[in-house]
Amino acid sequence: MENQQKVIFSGVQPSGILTIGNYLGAIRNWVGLQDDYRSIFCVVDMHAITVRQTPADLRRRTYETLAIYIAAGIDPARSTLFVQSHVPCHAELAWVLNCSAMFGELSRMTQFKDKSAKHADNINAGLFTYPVLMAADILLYQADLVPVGQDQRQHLELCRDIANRFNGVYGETFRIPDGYIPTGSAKIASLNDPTKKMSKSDENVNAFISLLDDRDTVLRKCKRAVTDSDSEVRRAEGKDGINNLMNIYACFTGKSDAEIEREFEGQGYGVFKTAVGEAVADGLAPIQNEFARLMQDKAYLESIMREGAETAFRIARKTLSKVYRKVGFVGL
Ligand code: ATP
Ligand code: LTN
Repeated sequence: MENQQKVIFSGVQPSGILTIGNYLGAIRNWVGLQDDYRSIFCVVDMHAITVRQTPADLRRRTYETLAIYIAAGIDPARSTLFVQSHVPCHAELAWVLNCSAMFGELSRMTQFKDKSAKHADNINAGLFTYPVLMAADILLYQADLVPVGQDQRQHLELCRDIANRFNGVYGETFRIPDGYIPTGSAKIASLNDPTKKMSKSDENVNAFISLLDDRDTVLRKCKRAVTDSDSEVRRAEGKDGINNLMNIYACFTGKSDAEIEREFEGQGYGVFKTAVGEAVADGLAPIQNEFARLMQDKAYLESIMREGAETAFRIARKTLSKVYRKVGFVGL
């Protein structure tokens, strides 16, 4: 049974409170896929330390990220939820794959270039090999599909290249995964600079809407979102700010561009921004209520982590043993 059902794998770093970018680009799609796939979702704490984290914050955010997964609709009874550092196979496979990943290809990763520029005082080797650990995450579970936002497309491509290379040298070992990148919500932009992606670790809190922002904060952030000097609510080239708000509004209301343009015809940006804020706040309210309830129950969250780690370990161990055998390690 387990072998026949197609597998999806994905993860989010506990590097901050998740934003509506993470939600619309990734988690919301996981919820829709969990009925049709064997679903495995990870809180990737080992990826998070490629950028300096305060230990107490990282620990708290690991619980919070797991609680957000569940509050957003991931059902622990149907999906496996676990924390990356609880399953040692990830680090172990990453080492082996490091020996099949090339310096040149890792140097071309745009996330590495962006994060190196942002954290020029801490360009560590983990930041450089980040995509190799990500490839290990995916390949350990023989995932068929990886639902992520647009910014992860390049990393997924690299994962496929590494897997193909390994299979070519050592014989068929890994399934080659496909990406599942949504349209419309794959790249939610920063509210402050709509040419950049919204990111939970942005130092300007007005650039993102966190899933835990209260209604007033959401309304205020939407109101001050950067837009152009035109006043017509219409999707068009060069209107990045409005296009982004239209994407967000469409995601939360299910309305099409034509419906949105008609709804706000002749009304200006102010009215539209308020409507966007209200739609977002309404959409987040149930997630926030459930989140608050879950965070009261650490023991429950820990039981999910523990159970998830056991299930994940069982699957991961199988792939890792196969890899060790293929590369020529002595098995005892
Ligand atoms: P950080 O700011 O710490 O780098 P992040 O907000 O970019 O984090 P990740 O943990 O790197 O988030 O990403 C988790 C998932 O959310 C990935 O699938 C990623 O593609 C998706 N994602 C992140 N930001 C956006 C966005 N602005 N729009 C759509 N999807 C996004
Ligand atoms: N690199 C991803 C997070 C991530 C991931 C994964 C996503 C780590 N491992 C495996 C999908 C599959 C990011 O969003 N920054």
